[in-house]
Amino acid sequence: MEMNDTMAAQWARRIIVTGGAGFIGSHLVRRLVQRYPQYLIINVDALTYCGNVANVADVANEPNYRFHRVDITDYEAISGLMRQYDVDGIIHLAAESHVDRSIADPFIFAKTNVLGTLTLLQAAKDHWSTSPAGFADKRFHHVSTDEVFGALPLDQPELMFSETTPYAPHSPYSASKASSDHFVRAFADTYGFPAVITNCSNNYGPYQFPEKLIPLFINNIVERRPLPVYGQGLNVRDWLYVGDHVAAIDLVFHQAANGASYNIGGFNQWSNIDLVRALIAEVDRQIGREPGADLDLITYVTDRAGHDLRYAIDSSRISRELGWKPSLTFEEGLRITVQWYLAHKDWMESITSGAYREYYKQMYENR
Ligand code: TDX
Repeated sequence: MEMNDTMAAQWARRIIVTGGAGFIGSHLVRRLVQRYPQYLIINVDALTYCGNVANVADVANEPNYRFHRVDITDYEAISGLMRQYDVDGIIHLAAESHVDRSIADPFIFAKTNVLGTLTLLQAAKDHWSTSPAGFADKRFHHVSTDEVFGALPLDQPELMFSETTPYAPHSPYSASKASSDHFVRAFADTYGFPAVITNCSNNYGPYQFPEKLIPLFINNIVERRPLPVYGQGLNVRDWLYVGDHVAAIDLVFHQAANGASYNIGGFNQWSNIDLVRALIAEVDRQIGREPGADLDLITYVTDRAGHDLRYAIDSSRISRELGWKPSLTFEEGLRITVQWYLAHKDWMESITSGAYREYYKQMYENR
C-alpha cells in the first residue's frame, strides 16, 4: 500500500527497524509494535538465510506494522521507503553476524555491514535534510557489538570494555562492524547527523539462529549429537538475555543525546566450557534425563582462527544515566530459553530440515 504524507502523519513516529526478521530485530519489532501503538513500525529485512518472517508472525497483523523485503545496500529502495512513510527514526540491526562465516567468506560482511550501513546513513541524511525540522526530531540508532573492542586477557578479570575503549577488531566480522560504527560517528561529526550507537555483549534467547553457540548446542543435546567446543573451551563471553537488550535499545533510542554511545552487557561472564556444562544440566533436567547425562557429547575441536579470548562489557554508564539494568538472572534466562526451544521444535525443524537445510548441513552437520 502506498502511503502519502497525510497518512504518515497519523502516526506519532514512523520507524524503520532493519533486520527485524532476525533474532534481536524480531524481539525489538515485537516490543515496539506492542508498546507503542501510536508508532508505525516498518520492518525492513532482506530475508537472507537467517531472517525468517515466522519470527514476527505474532505481530504481523497489527495495524501499526509493515514489512518490506529490501536489501539495505539498495539506496533507491531505502530512499523510496523513507519518502513513502516519511520515516523519522531508523534502528539499524541488519547485519551479517556470525564470526565463523566471516572467516570463510568476508566479502559479504563488508557489503552488508559496511556498505549497507553507509547506504542507510546516506538515504536518511538525504531525506531528513529536505524536511522542515531537518535533523532536529530525527534519530538513527546503530546497533553494534562488543567485538569491535577486540579481546581482553583472561588473567585480569577486572578489565572490561567501556565506551572509551579504543577499537581493536580481530575478525572480519568485527572489522566490518567497527567500520560501520566509524561511518556512523563520521556522519554525526561531519554533518551533525542525529546518531547514537549501542555496543552489546553476546545475546541469547528465543529465535536465535542455530549457528550460534546456545541454540546450536540445545538442539544437539536433544538430538544426542556431538557438541563442538572450540579449543579448550576457556574463552569467556558476557551473556545477556535478548529481551533485556531490546529494552536497552528502546531506552537509548528515546532518551540518549545525539552522538552518544552506550555499552550494554549482563555483568555475566562465563567460560564456554562452564556454560556448556550448565546448558547440558538444564536441558537434561527439562527433558527428564539425569542432569549431566549428556556431558559425554562435549567434543573438543580445532580452535576458531583468531579466537578472541574474552569479552566483558562495563554497562555502568547506561545504568547510571538511563536507569537500565538486566531484569533476568542467567539461571532464569537459560531456563526460559531452553523451555522455548523445547516447546518450538517446529521452528528449529523449519531451519534444520526446511528452507535453510543445505546451508545448515554444510556448516554444522558434518563436523
Ligand atoms: O560450535 C561452536 N563452538 C564453540 O566453542 C560455536 C558456534 C561457538 N563456540 C564458541 C565461540 C565463542 O567463544 O562459543 C563462543 C560463542 O560463539 P558464538 O555464538 O559464535 O558467538 P561469538 O563469536 O562470541 O559472537 C557473538 O557475540 C557478539 C555473536 O555471534 C556476534 O554476532 C556478536 O556481535
